[in-house]
Amino acid sequence: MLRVGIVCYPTYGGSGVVATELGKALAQRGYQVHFITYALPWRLDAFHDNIFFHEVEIPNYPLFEFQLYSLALAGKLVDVARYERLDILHVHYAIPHAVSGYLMQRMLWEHHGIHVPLVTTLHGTDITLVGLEPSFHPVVRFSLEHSDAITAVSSFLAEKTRHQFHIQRPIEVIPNFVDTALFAPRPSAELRQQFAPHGEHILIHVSNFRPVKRSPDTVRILAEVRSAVPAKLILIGDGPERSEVERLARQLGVDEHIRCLGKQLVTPEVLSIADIFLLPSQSESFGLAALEAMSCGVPVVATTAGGIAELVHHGETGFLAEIGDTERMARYCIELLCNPKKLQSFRDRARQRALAYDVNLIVPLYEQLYHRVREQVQVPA
Ligand code: GMT
Repeated sequence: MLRVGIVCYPTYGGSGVVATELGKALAQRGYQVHFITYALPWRLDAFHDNIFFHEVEIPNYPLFEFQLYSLALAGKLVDVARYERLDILHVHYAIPHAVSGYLMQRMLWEHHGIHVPLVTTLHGTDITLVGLEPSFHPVVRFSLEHSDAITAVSSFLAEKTRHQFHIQRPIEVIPNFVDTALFAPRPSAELRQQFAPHGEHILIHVSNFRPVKRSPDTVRILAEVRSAVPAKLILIGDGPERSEVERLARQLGVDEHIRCLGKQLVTPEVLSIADIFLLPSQSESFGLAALEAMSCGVPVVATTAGGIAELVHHGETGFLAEIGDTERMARYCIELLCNPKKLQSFRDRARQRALAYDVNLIVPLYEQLYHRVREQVQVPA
């Protein structure tokens, strides 16, 4: 079985979740998986056979005003690839991981005559936001041109990459996935009672509260929804806009009706008590959090941003509106909440749609890619 190195951001966020869940699924299939990053990945929460974690330590020196993570990572990758005899390195999020991966390849080849193929998976803002910064753009383009394979989590993101970075090489779309056996509808009247003691409807939002998520819009939607029906809003996650969310809730007089749970493991039990998942993003390449909610039978009200429409079908598994159109998103919520039969059919279809993204259907696409890349790969000139 192959030995796979995985590089990702270990913090609360979709790309790290995908990378970690992929590593866990590969390990279950008998692969030896090595995570290489600066902290234990968020969802690597228990002992897993076949999984190893290598922490990247970043040396400090008074001359370094900024930490040199990309270099420390590249050096660590050389060590892990060489001594753990990696067959493939899979990096998630281009910046700076694809660059460190490229550096590793050059060093390993020139110093040791070893070639480890590099797969880069693009997740979102590495292409749509940060990667477009003039100082990063040429670096991202270069690292993509030198990866042995590139994947993107949606057709939208693949197209954006071709267009913004003039990439001529194939970019394979491998969508995000979910364990539909774990993330399944698990209704609990008791838990629902805790969050909505008077039988209110429940909206939920899970994110890292970065501006790109437009999390404050969920509060505007709640306020609008509450003018028609009683409702509560559960917010999971944390990040720069959390205090703005709380401030806005006070300003709109709905602070008693929101529950900010902070950074918590998102469980199927909590997702299952929600009636609607809100995703009012400015930009969203896929929307993994929405997929996990759908898998628990929760329909999604979101924006048309990025690749969301590839997952959420308007009028079937949820509703989509223009970015910032909180009034329309609230009207869609009210329409569902006031019509239990319609809500139930949206719930059923959301679950059905999620089944197409089951871990057992998507992970084999990565496995096939690894084997293909290893067969086709050419050693560096
Ligand atoms: O691009 C980001 O903001 C980072 C990344 C993360 O780590 O949270 O999120 C992206 O990757 C997820 C997993 O593939 C996708 O589900 C998210 O849609 C995507 N976020 C954005 O495009 C904003």
